[in-house]
Amino acid sequence: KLTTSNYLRHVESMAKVPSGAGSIPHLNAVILGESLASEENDLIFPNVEFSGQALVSSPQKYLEMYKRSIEDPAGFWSDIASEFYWKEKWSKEVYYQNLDVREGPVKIEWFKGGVTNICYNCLDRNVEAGLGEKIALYWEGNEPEFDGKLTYNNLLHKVCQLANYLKDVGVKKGDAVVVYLPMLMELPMTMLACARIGAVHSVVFAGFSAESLAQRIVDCKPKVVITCNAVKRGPKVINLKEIVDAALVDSAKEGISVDTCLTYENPTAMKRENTTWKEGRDIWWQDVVPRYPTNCDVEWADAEDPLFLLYTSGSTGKPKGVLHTTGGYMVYTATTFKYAFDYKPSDVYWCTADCGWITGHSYVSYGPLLNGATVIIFEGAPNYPDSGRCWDIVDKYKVSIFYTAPTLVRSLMRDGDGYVSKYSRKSLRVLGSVGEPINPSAWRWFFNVVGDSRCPISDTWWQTETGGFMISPLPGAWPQKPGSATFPFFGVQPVIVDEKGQEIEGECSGYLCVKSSWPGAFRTLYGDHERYETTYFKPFPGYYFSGDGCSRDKDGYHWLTGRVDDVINVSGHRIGTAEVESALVSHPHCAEAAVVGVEHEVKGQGIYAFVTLVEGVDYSEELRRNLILTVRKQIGAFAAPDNIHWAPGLPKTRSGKIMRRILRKIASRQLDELGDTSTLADPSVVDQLIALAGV
Ligand code: 6R9
Repeated sequence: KLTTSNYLRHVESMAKVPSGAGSIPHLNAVILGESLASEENDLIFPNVEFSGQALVSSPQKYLEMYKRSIEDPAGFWSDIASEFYWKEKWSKEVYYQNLDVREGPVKIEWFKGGVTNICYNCLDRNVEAGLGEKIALYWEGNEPEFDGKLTYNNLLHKVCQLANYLKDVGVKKGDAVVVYLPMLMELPMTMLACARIGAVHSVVFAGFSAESLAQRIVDCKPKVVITCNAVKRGPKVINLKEIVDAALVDSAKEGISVDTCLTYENPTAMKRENTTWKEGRDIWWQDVVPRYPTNCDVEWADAEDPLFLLYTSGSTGKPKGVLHTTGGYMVYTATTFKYAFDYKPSDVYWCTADCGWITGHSYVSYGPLLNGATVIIFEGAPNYPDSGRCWDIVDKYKVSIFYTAPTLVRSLMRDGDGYVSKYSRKSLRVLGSVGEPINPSAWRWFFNVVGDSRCPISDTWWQTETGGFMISPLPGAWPQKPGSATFPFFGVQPVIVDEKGQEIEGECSGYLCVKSSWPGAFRTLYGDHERYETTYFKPFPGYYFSGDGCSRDKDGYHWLTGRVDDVINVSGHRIGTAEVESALVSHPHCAEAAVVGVEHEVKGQGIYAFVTLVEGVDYSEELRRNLILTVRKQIGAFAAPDNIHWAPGLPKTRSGKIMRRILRKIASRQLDELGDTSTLADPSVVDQLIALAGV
């Protein structure tokens, strides 16, 4: 075991304060180094061997790089960007930004005028560099006996065939393509094929319902929808094609008809014959794509050309189409992947996220492939056939970097250490966590049991909007504190502000904002730049507002405390309370609904719904089930409420605003902390709700 003094000897160089570092307020405490030496901080020191080989081997090294990235962002990022292939170098300044709504429209540009292609940089560039025979993707099926693999050469050829097909059916630069696929190798392949021809992919997580899918199709009006007939997750077969069929009927009603639905036959889940089909519109992937040539010229893109749209939840009912562009996103995802996971060419990398979420975009597909990494795509469920599946996969492929979500860590922790210790896991080097704050006990279990107290944990804080990691440990650089995302990534200036938007320094807590832009930042909300400004840049003028609360301790470590808006984080999935409420009230028996998040042992947060029924309807078990079913149908199974609390009335102010603060207390049974209820229009509803708690 490393002691503090050992560690300090190891990072001797750290004692020297870099000149000028004092101008970075949130790092002051750490630079002084004094509290690092204290053990009651619960510091976990990096393993000396690990640090010795790490890309960033000490706080000192981090500080040097960080300082340059803040003082000279143009120089810092253009040096990194130059490692990629640009057909033409950016013509103007490296970046342009206005984040201050008071000074005009918010605008962010990086490498403008530069001409590149992210698919070319993921595939052709790596093949040319001699990685053609390296495995790009390993696929592990839901059933352990099904697997597959593709080298960089194979992947490039398959991407080209699909790109040629898409061009042939009329997809052009700037057209949207909606992708509703499970975790097959065809999913990253599809994203890359779109990027190759300049089409804008909009991947919809294949757990969303037909109605959610239709809403996204109507918003972005795709030329083509790409899906597969079915998928098995655990023991269950999910008929995806039926969901797509229903979504296409719905979107046609809204005037958006899609001419082509390319359907991959997933033979391990469902046979062709059993698939619902619309002649003329639907076409089997396997029947057409392999007939196309295996080479396809790339469509060169301006750095600021759109790359993809990804819908995410906000505090109103309508999902937001987060738009990312090409150049900055490419440079940022590649760089964050490399440093936050201390990536080495010999690594085998597995991220358990689905490509339907941002984590799958940036850290299953683009970030790792830009680095020429070997990536695992897992189709199944992490506890099928049993809770040892993850470690079975780790041993089978010799996974060295394992990146997952706290909710999975907690659920595996509950199943017991036996499932973990049964497997060797000796290939593991770095662990990662994302999606929600990781509680210290889960952190410790992950560190001690899964990583045998050897592997640093990168607890990466970031968002769909940020494109890549914002606050994260760099393995081997810093001592870690279980549950803290530690320090900002290069180029990122997190600030904590109070209600008035004043920056607070030193030890504090408040709203987490970011000062100045970074290459991976989203550029707009699709079709609604005004909402972009209102949601993210107006609350605290001059800053990007994350929607998260955060505190900073005396050593400058950051601790994320969760959302401060009406967004719930269930198993790392963002769900707007308004979306669930609008689904509930669409049920004819539901008059009103108010949804809050409550602490949940495994999922982080659970969904707790207060429901007022229409006059004359009585509550029943059947109705409860139907209400939950309505939400599953409208949003997806992952948004199903955990609790329905019958509410004869809801606590409202005299102006009719629902007081969620009180509902949160009732939901978490903190009944002696209800606070002042005298401003309610009818304080007696609170007593009624308490009386019905647990009904
Ligand atoms: C990447 C992703 C973003 C929200 C974000 C925050 C929460 C994500 C976190 C974390 C604490 C972490 N979040 N990572 N909170 N520590 N390491 O999850 O994107 O789906 O857009 O969610 O997730 O609340 O605001 P997204």
